[in-house]
Amino acid sequence: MNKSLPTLDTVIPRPVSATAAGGQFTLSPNTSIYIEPGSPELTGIGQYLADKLKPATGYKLPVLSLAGSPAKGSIYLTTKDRDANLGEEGYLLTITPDQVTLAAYQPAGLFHGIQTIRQLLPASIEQPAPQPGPWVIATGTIRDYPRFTWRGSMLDVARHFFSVADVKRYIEELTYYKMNRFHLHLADDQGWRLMINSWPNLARIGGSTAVNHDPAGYYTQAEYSDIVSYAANRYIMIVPEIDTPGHTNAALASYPELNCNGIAPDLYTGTEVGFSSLCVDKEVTYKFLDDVIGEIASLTPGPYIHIGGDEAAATQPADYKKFIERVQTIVQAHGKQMVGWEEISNVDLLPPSIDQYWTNPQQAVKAAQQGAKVLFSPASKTYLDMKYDSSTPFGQDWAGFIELQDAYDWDPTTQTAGVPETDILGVEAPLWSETMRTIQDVEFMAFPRLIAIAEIGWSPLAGKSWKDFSTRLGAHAPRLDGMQFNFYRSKQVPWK
Ligand code: TNX
Repeated sequence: MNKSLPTLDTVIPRPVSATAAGGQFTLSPNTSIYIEPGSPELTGIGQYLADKLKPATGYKLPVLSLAGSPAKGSIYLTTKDRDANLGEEGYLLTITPDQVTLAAYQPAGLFHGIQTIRQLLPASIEQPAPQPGPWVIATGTIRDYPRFTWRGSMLDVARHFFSVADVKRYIEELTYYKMNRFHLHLADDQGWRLMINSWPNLARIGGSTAVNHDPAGYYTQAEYSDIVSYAANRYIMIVPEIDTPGHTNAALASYPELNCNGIAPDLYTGTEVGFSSLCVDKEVTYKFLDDVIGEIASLTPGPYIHIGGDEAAATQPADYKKFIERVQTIVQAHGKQMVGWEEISNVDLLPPSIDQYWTNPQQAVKAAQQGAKVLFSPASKTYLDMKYDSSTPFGQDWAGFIELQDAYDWDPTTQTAGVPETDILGVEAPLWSETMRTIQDVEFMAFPRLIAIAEIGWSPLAGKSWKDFSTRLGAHAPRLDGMQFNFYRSKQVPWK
């Protein structure tokens, strides 16, 4: 057996089950990728796989509709047998010396299975230019599906602005670890990042600043739609957030009428929180929200609109309740489900609203007791803007340092006594960008902690082991290098 060949148990996130058969499959210049005929969606998935394998192999890897049986040495992608037990995102990967067969109930499962195939090839497969090979895969069977339905990350594009290309790069990085949600924090005190046609000054004025007067900007609606479809092609759903009623200085600075006193405040480039509030008693506030949520809802195919709701220190509790309860009906009137940070559990939530737990377990419990589902983003474990240790050049430390093992060694079922697993929607790792100015800074903070969060979201709890994870991750380093991720080489990992 080839020593550098990854074994079936090296995959990240760790699969539900993997059984080695002891042989080898070899990708050759004649390998084709077959798909079952008549599905443009499968053609797209096959092409995605071909595009990932082409640079390092230099092979043609044509994507062909299957007629008859697949030729020896080929890869076959199919949803034909439709094994519903695999669920929406699961897959069955069977590797024999003659063929790689990837089967799923739904196309999303094939897409996730492709990531597994990539990880089973030698690490040099991720290099951007031709490599010697040989392109061998160990034979055996992997049957795999996720533990939680929501596995994601949030990027704060409001404190610092990130280009469409940067955002796409981050989305592509999420796919390698089978994540399926990307939450875009589109508006905060320091910036408004999406053009709203009925309120254009939000982007024109509110989008003109960022923290520390750093470069700013906003996405046009066409650019936002481009991000949405780029993500959708990778089976990742966009969850757009407009933070309200606090974190709204950029909006308040753009339209005087949104302020209780009718006077627009100055634009803001600092990093304090909790000083701004929409005017809860003005009717124009709800007209504004109806227009903004309406436009975003029509641009967003996914069922969720995130309305923030955090740190509303400048809004009286009674006003907060009145406000969120009304916003909730606006979101639902546009056919969407409301997602909010944990503080929304202080109001009467309508199912199927979602509460995103970040710091106070009591709020998560309160939300679950109201019938809301809870998304787990505990700051002390999942906040990618927390420093790894005191020497980390970016980030904050208000929730403590988070070394890789801290990000890995926790579980949503034990983190908050009182939220049963059936009420836990999943896990999401937010990255707040006050101190991150470039996508390379973002990557350094996200990786490898995001990989740990991805495994918590995907892999079964039974069999979880830090030692095993850190060993797999160590062997994984050449892939991260090949993909040119800027990642933190934690001393806790035996890097190869
Ligand atoms: C708290 S987490 C915030 C953000 C900050 C972050 C910095 C949350 C819902 N609100 O406004 O950016 O801390 O770590």
